Amino acid sequence: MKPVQLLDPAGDLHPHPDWPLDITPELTRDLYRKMRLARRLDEEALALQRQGELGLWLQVLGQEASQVGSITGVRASDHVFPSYREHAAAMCRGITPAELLIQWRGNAHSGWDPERYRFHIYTLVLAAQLLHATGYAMGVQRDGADELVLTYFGDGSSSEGDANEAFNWAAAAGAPVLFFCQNNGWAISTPPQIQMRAPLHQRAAGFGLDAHLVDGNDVLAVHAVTRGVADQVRSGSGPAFIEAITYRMAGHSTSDDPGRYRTDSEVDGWRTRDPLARMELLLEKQGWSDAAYLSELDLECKELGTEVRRICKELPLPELDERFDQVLAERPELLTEQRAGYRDLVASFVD
Ligand SMILES: Cc1ncc(C[n+]2csc(CCOP(=O)(O)OP(=O)(O)O)c2C)c(N)n1
Repeated sequence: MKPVQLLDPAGDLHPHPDWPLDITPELTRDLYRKMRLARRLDEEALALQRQGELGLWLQVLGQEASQVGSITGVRASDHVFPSYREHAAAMCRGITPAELLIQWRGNAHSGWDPERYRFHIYTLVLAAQLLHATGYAMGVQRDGADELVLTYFGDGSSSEGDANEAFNWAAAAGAPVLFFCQNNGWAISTPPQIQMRAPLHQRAAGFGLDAHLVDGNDVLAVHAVTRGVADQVRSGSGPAFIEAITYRMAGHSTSDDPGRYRTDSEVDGWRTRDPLARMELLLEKQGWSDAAYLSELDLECKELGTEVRRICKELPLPELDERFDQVLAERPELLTEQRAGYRDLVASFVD
């Protein structure tokens, strides 16, 4: 199977008979803007981590098209179960920088209300979210709701038992779930070729999922394929799988040294396929951007950067005390005692 591509790295369009898309200046500018803002957040968060303001950050650099294209291909009411690197998708749902950063500053276990954004909290246990998504989709199915569930994961996560169990359950149940795999080339230091013998979309088809392969650095292709596949899933055709071939140009996390396992020439090769660069070329070639549009967007990105730096330092400190109220509906005696013990301990600090 050849990955679906509508826009090549030179910025030229190639319409695809199976995946029609009305490529307007508005759509192109909107998707490009969302990717630029996500990249700016990513850059600022990296800088903040390096300054000791964030404990850890997992960069999305290079995967913006996969995320922006897919999240904009489903409805705002569709429920999303992300892994831990879906910052661009989260931003598209309206999750704020403060809500995104608070977990990585270590001030909260997660920053947002999943129900409000229809976007579940990040999952650090690889592939667990695929089972959550499948279970939720089975609920949607039983409710007869006009909804679908989108879940994100990586190539490495596909090796987990949870992933394979989720594919099988979803297929057997005909659940309305769309599995979106960002195959970014590396599971920390492990490349797919030593982790699996069959391409991911082929394995998915073996489970009975409607499987697709897309150029994950082409936001237009990802958008068109996700939208088309989502319509099918919503109409009751059963679960589907999209493998997006992309590349994370940064290390796995800010604690990782990718120089120990991958070459500079590999990264340079992918830089020429940067998802933002080809949209810039398209906008230019079609005459859909001008100096005013670009400077306005530059300003918006700059303001986002300033805002991210400001809010990061102002994020509220954790009140461990409150956690006792949030976990259980009724507090058992033991937790009441622990809470009192914790309060006494805090009160004993001299400061
Ligand atoms: C169940 C489980 N096993 C191992 C890990 C450690 N771990 C964290 S990220 C990672 C690699 C994940 O790779 P991939 O799914 O391709 O996602 P990527 O980070 O490349 O986006 C591993 C092994 C974990 N978080 N959870």
